[in-house]
Amino acid sequence: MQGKTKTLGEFIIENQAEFQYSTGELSKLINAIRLAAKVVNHEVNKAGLIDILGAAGETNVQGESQQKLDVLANEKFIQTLKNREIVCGIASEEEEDYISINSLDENHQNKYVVLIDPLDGSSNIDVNVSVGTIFSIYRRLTPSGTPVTLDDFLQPGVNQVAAGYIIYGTSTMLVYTTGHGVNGFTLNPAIGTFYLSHPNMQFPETGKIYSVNEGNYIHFPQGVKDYIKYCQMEEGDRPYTSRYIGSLVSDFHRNMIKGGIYMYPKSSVNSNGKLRLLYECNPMAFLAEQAGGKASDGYGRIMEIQPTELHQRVPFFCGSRKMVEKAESFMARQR
Ligand code: AHM
Ligand code: MG
Repeated sequence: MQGKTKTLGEFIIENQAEFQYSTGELSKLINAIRLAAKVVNHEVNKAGLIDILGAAGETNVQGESQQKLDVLANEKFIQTLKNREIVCGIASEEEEDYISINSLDENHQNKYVVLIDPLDGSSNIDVNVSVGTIFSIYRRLTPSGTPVTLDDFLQPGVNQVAAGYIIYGTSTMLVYTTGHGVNGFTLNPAIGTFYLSHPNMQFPETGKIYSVNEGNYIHFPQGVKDYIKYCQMEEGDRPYTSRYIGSLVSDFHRNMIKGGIYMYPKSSVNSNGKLRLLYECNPMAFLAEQAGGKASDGYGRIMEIQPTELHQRVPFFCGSRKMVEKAESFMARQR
């Protein structure tokens, strides 16, 4: 991957002009995320070596038990973004409320807010399965120089200026979009540099993989049950293959490369599913659409939902366009 291969740093500089309001601020912000990603990657990779595994004894705001690496990843991302004074606010899946950043420089005009899921799929950490970080960036709505408000975070996904994820997998990758396609960068751990390895990533129009926690089948709406049966039927290119890692970033990444659909529907026990609109679904939806795929709540476009709460959950169907449309057609029949 050396030689003429572009580094992420070079790519950011070369593409700065693409941003509508380019002042270099968004580039700096993505650079900060790149740095935090390397720090968290280092921690994730040494997880098996030192005794930092296991629940930290705390629960996050959703009442789920938190593991030490979640806490660590949360701290590292927030610290990096705070220290560099390049955002005016941060909201994290691991924090109950948003954080307003008051710069020491009174004239600061920082206009971006960042929403992160610092370590998604963290129940996979102690079994050495890939996890990821998800991020989403918006321009604030309130005037620069004033403290951010909740409204700055409760924006529909269509307002995102950038979104991406870091996958801590067999290799570590940073995949992101600023609304001009999706590009993937692979970390060379020996020298700590991300290289452009997957330019212009595209979801195949259709695929043969469906990813859903089928253990919840009994609780799913009839439309989802029918779609799952459709996936399993012997006809044409079906039955499809079932692949579910239980780590959204990893399931999404595989489906984007191979073609597939990821589903976390609502159920009779979780009326809005499990995934969070702001930290998980909107950024993945932005990436999916930028890669020619689609993201839906089963009935309509994820990115057009007007959020009402920071930690709001939403049913999620995401992946190859034709597969998501097919799932939507089954949902519509049972409405
Ligand atoms: P988390 O934010 O607590 O890690 O939960 C999100 C994860 C996703 O990565 C994954 O797709 C899903 O939860 C798996 O949930 P389940 O175990 O219910 O299938
Ligand atoms: Mg999560």
